Amino acid sequence: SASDALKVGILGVPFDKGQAKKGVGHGPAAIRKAGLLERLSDIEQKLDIKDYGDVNYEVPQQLKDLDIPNIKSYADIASCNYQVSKKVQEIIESGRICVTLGGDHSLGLGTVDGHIKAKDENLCVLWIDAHPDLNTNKTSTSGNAHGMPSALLAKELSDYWPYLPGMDWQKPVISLRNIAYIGLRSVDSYERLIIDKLGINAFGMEDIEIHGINTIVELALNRIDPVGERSIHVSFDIDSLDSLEAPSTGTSVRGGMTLREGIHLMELIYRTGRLAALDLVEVNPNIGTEQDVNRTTDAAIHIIMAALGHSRRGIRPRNVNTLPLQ
Ligand code: 6HN
Ligand code: MN
Ligand code: MN
Ligand code: MN
Repeated sequence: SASDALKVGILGVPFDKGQAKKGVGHGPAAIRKAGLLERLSDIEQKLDIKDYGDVNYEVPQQLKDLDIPNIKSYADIASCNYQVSKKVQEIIESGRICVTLGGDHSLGLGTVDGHIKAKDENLCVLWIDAHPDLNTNKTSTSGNAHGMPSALLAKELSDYWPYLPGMDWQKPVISLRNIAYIGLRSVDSYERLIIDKLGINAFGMEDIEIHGINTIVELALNRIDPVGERSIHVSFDIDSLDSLEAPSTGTSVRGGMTLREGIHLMELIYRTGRLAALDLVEVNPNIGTEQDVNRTTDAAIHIIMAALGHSRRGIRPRNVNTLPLQ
């Protein structure tokens, strides 16, 4: 019946200004074109899906000529994320799990902010990524905002930012104690300093190697949600997966997670029953061959299916106990 269906909202964010490679704005279209909705309608967990289409934004006049040192396209970042936050808040408040399709990872600022507002800060964040995205405009060597969203969200780092006009909506912020990273293998020197100094929950590929993904997810959840009552936000950067699994992405790093590890991670999250928001970001269909793109969008869809209750074990037909043998 419709009552046991899991309510889901799909939101596209065709945003590409948090980094320099253009195609990432076509990520939502590529994932949809690869059959996301059709394949979700096929899984055994019944879903009640509402597609909210893509986020639009305009840069307000007073932000137009604004430059913030070492944050490229700052006005776009601030303006787009404001709309993302409002949409995500609306979707979560309507009782749906918000699945946001990116777009580059700067949109994680808006999705986590919207989730915070919908749940009065009672949330925790799993940031699944090769990178911690913990740079400020003072530590970043690229000036790319997709390397900054966790630092923009973090209470502990708020004093390290200049005043950011057009970002007044972006509060309250989350404590880094409530964030865990999984999949790290490309960490800049100041990001490493912050992680060590603040004792951030950061699980790299080495930790997955030693303990296995199952244990790492349990450890991470125990740290950020010890009582098991928080709303869970998963911000999944497709570059957490190995370059062979997800070649069509802008800052690919070899030696990453297998798709099997990614799927198992998401199956564990689904089983908590507390997933409220999933970002699937950094799919760039302009990178690689057609086969690379198909492999990458297929990986993204498998991750989303696992998060929403698809089981690899298969299910038996309902109310049937005999095989159709003649
Ligand atoms: N991402 N740490 C590098 C930078 O430019 O700050 C790379 C960031 C990658 C961001 O993949 O979402
Ligand atoms: Mn990222
Ligand atoms: Mn990344
Ligand atoms: Mn497949």
